[in-house]
Amino acid sequence: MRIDKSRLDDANKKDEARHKDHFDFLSNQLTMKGCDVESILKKLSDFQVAIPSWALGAGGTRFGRFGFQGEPSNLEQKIDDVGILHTLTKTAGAISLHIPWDVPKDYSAIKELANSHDIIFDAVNSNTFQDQKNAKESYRFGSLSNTNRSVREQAIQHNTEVIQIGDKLGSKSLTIWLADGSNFPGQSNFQTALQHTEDSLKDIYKTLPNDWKLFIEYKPYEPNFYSTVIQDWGTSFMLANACGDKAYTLVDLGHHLPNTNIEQIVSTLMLKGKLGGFHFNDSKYGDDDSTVGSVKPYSLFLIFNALVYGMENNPQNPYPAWMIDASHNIKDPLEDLIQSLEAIQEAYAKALLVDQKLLTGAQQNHDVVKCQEILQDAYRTDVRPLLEKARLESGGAINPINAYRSLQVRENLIDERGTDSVASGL
Ligand code: AOS
Ligand code: ZN
Ligand code: ZN
Repeated sequence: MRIDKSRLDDANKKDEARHKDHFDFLSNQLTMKGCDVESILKKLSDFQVAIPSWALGAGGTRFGRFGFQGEPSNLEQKIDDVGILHTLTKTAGAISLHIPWDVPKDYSAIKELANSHDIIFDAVNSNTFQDQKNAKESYRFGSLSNTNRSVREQAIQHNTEVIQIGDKLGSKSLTIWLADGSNFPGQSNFQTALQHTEDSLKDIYKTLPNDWKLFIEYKPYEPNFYSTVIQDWGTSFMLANACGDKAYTLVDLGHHLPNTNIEQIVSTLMLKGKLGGFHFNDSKYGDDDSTVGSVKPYSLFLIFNALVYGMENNPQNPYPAWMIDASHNIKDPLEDLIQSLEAIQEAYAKALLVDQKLLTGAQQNHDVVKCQEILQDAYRTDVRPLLEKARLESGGAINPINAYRSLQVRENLIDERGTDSVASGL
């Protein structure tokens, strides 16, 4: 299904007067403070976040999975879902595929479909954390770190194939997340596992096309509960350096032990030109993969403040690849993703309001109170009218959730796909 532009315009009409009122008020306030509202709007419209192909169905836990009606059951339908998100929000102009869950059958048809929705293919994700049907070797005891050479070779070969698949779609990066680690003390030799991982990554790196990037994701625990080979940003950074210029660290917000200062990690990586990719989500305890901004919106703002500073001051760091990595056990996955996209844009807009010059001055004067005032003044500003304006000007919805509901998108998807469709790949 596709959203009809004239029906979207009708939905917007209901919100138009209120929006205009709020926007004019905010825009005046910001202009008086010296903000360049036009340039903020342009930055918001340019900010595109990839949707992972595995986030479009209802996720689940090891205790069960409660499906959601009208889920996409093939790659074409997943791309259509991202198309719906992009039409409404104008900020989801990319999809990130997971191989082998989403191997295209007809490449040119898939590219054409994505193109018709104005969607590009962002990073491709390999999978050496599950055994595939008819695979010769098992990843039970690890993949790139395995003590058995033929297991490592199979995992390296898989990553090479993922690059080839991505290349045919126009992707320019490969994300590697490894489940490798150990469940019990003594089970694995840390040094051997790390050395094997480094050597395997270097072999994959050799097959990377020149204009590609390799993103190395880290995570402290889960699925292994004693040790993980790439447990933190330092390990990822070290491995990226060992591979070369095209290798980078990827930060997933949920992959930190409680209270870790993620904004400081972001700053360090950008200073060193090594922040390649970003996975957005939120969490209370661990890798919860909750809706972005649902638990710790102030932390998200502080992280964006570091990102904005880095994007403006660190030309040595490439523009990062943004992706949502969340899972939806209870909500309609599309509504959940709309909420995540909104939270990302909101934190970004607030960070853009921070007066960096004033902040630097206050830091140099050691005016700690002023520093906090500057950050919190930006954080306390209700920037939603800016988001609405940016979306409206790009042809999206003033209020995407309202439009999604009033246009009865889910009802239409259920009519089209049935009540018991199950998202493929899960
Ligand atoms: C796993 O915890 C990581 O966040 C991965 O980025 C991702 O969720 C996984 O690769 C899904 O395939
Ligand atoms: Zn992730
Ligand atoms: Zn994760």
